[in-house]
Parts: sequence; C-alpha cells; structure tokens
Amino acid sequence: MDLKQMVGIESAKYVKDGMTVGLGTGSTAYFMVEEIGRRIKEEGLTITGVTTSKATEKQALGLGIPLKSIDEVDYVDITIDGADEISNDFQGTKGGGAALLFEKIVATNSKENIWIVDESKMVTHLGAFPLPVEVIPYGSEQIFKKMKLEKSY
Ligand code: A5P
Repeated sequence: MDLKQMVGIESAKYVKDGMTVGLGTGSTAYFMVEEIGRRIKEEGLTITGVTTSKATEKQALGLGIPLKSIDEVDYVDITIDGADEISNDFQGTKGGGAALLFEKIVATNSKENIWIVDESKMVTHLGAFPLPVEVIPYGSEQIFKKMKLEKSY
C-alpha cells in the first residue's frame, strides 16, 4: 500500500457517524473518499458529504455517498483534503490541482480541517511552483493589474 493510500485510509478514521464531511480533491484525497465509501457500505457509517470539485462529486456519487452542496448545510464538521507543500513549521500551500476556489469555500465553512500529505510534500521553503489563482470575471482585471505590479506571475 503506498503512502497516499495509507494516509487517506487513516484520515477517514476521524469521520464519525452523523457528520457533515468536506471531501477534498486530488490523488491523496481520492483514497480518503474511497475509504469513506467503504465504511458506508461495510460499517453502515452515516454521513453527508460536501464535495470540493466535480471530480470528487463524481467519485462520491459512484460510491453512494449522500451529498449536499455547501449552501444546503449549516456548517461542515470536518474537511479532509490534500495539500501541495508543507514546510518544516507546518505552513502549507494548496490549489495545485486547480480546485482551489471550491476547496477554500468548503474549508472556510468547516469546524475542522485536516490536510493529508505524504513525505514528498515536505519542503524547506514553500513556493516551488506557481499555484493557480481562481477569479470571477467581475473585477479580474484589477487583480491581474495588481499581480503584474507585484510581479507575482
Ligand atoms: C487541488 O486543487 C489541490 O489543492 C490538491 O488537494 C492538492 O494539489 C494535492 O493533490 P494531490 O493529493 O494529488 O497531490
């Protein structure tokens, strides 16, 4: 079993009956979603999932995980998601898989967030590669102007 699978399965243990669970996106979160699907089928776990991308929504539906949109719940009990880099002092970056906007919305509305990573994500300094920035059309030119000024892309 590889590390992504191990951490995905381990993290699913934090999910308890009756919780509303934010389901992250990416190749690590994939295994956590699979494990929650297994627990629903084999252990009778009852949860409501809130997905952070179309890809995770498709996976969760295929596993029979009941879903709601973030607007249909009061809050999310726990969100489990992958991350791109984690520094020695446990700061991190996310969004490399381009699902950042939904991930941020779900994380912001979660009582608890768990990031699951394997050792390949540990770095001395954050920022090895550019991260996508998701914007809405309205006001986006202002953001691009500021980013050009700051030479941040
Ligand atoms: C998606 O936008 C990202 O935030 C992912 O959660 C992150 O890139 C980690 O993905 P992997 O688990 O595939 O490395």
